[in-house]
Amino acid sequence: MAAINEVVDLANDGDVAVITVNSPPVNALSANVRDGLAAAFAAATADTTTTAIVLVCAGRTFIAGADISEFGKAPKGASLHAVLDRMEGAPKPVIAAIHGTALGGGLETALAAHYRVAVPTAKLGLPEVKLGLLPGAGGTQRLPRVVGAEAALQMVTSGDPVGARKALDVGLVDELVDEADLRGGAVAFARRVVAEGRPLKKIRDRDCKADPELFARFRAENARRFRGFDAPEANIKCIEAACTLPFDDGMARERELFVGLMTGTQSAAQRYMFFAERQAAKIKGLPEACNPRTVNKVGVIGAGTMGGGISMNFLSAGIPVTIVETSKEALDRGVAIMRRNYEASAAKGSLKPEAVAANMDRLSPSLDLAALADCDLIIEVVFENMAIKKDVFGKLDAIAKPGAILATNTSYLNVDEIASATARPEDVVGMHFFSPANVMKLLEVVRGAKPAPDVLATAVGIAKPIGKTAVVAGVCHGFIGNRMLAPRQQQAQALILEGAMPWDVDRVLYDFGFPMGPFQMSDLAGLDIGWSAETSKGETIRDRLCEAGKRGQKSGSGFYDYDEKRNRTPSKFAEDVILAMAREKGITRRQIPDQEILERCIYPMINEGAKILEEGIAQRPSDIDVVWIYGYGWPRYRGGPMFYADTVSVPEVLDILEKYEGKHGDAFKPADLLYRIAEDGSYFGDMN
Ligand code: T1G
Repeated sequence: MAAINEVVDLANDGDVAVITVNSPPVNALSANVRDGLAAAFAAATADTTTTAIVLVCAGRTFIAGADISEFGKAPKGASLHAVLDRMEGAPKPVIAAIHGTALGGGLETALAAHYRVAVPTAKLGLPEVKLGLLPGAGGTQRLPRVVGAEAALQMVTSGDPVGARKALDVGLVDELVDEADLRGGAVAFARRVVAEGRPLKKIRDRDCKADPELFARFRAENARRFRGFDAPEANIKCIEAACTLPFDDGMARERELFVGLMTGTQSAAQRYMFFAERQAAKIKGLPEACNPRTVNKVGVIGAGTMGGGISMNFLSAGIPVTIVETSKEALDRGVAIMRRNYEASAAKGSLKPEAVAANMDRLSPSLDLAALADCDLIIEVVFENMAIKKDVFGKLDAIAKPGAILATNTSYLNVDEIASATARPEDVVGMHFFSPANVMKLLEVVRGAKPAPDVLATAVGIAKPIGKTAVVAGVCHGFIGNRMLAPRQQQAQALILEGAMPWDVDRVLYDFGFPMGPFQMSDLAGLDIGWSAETSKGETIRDRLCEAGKRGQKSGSGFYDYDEKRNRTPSKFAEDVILAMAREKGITRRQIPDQEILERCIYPMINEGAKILEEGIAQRPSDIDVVWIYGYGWPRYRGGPMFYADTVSVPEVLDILEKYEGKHGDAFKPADLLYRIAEDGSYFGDMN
């Protein structure tokens, strides 16, 4: 075994050269790895004692892509293209041996080999589009030559991997080998290739034809999914080039489009998010060796929409759940909705049919709080009322076993006050899920004054297994997300009195990249959330709409009118209510430019984000960005509010806030942190 460098070594297994990459955590194609591969292939190619070359990786996975942390920096080391050309041009068979996740540049490396073998649990994919990029090392030219244009379009625009069995079916791998002996299986396969005199299959030499209609059809079918993103279209153009141009011309087209994306702001934002969501799981101030508590059984109090959705996350992850309600009717209704949701997923094909029963079998419905006595984690999801919550936590304190974690799903109440209802505040934490809880990826873990380190570590650590991204938030009204949403909603309300209409505000935020604007969102959620006919005095536009029975989509009308297919049109009634309210308040309405609508909705959020950082409610700016992308539909290609502020520049944000402060008062009063950043010419990004 000869070490080529500290991350690549070369050893001959008899007449087969074995090149091993060992660069934890994911064998990314760093400069070191590329240099090592270049030297190893040069040596193995020149070695006349071997008849084939196997490329394998140590650790948990085959090469999981280019080293993303090198992007945007001055290029170093051997070029990946040169390494892959040497592999493909080798005078003896090169076999890539795949385990774990062969992704991006990793799959492109395997596609430059003449043959590929994999273990059955391996996954293969080109996820570059998720980074606002495209496969820039021949993946868009070689993949369609193996799997066909349509499958390639799907793989490069979704970025989702395929399993090894599927890869075998579509010809992406040539053979599956024993899970326990990848290296042995690959060397044996290499010997068979040599013994049978099989050709050096260069994918570049294959043809790739497609019906030109395919691309137009694919663009039309996915226009909604790709809205706002630059990378999907660039990926489509590359696959088109693969089907219309000679290989090398297609490679040149790929390069040109890759560089265009790499130097754009969208990819910078999406690469930022790649690291931001991993950074969010790192809890500041926790002792190094802080092991999470074991969670083998979960309890959920409340079988309403949120309680049911939260339970499904754990059931789907194989964790048994005991769900408790106060009435049989409410319990049965909640359980039935969970089953229906699972059946709907199975009908859509996003869940195996047998998983419906398997998940529901893990659920134990109960009307008795005592049924939670042996749960490791108990999540309270009852009505948002402090007295009710404290009553529940008082009872839980008497029932729950020592060491059980008591979590509240409150979306704004004071977690420390809730914890004070127990004798074990160190075991209490906020776990704020977002509706629909079985779909939304965000989990705000609310850190009160007293949680034990392992309680925090457990609440954050459980997120990944249940498909969530956790962000730690301190105790304040609305934590991170809802606290920043409030100033936006406030400005949206002000703007429709001053001259805009709800559909103008919604259009501006939709064009900015949100899936929908605040008024369409309110109609969807229901205008009567937290509204009561008894106390309503027609003081707000919402009051008057609700008093008129216009409660949003569910009542067929709110800010918009909805037809039976839920298509919406601006509501004349709402317009009249708004004009009347403005008149009553003596407001002279004016034409409001779209840019002003955008600035008055977005910049107060950034300002609130700065205050949240000043107060230590968020650990770092990128956590705020993760909250907004996973919880509130902020467009991923804009990197989140704090990243966006750096893109616009903080001095610019400050100028605009001051401009509006002059006209509209304290709602725009800039946070001190903005002045500090502007003065020392730094960025929010420097605080991550
Ligand atoms: N580059 C640099 N660091 C990486 C990395 C990469 N490609 N992949 C993972 N890491 C780090 C990550 O930040 C974390 O660090 C640790 O590894 C474990 O990751 C030319 C242009 C492989 C499925 O997009 O999807 O190739 O936080 O926590 O959940 O065409 O990582 O511990 O300090 O995610 O087990 C294409 C990205 C690149 C794959 C493992 N490749 N990685 O998931 O662990 S672009 C990707 C993943 C490219 C070419 C183009 C996942 C994973 P830390 P983790 P995991």
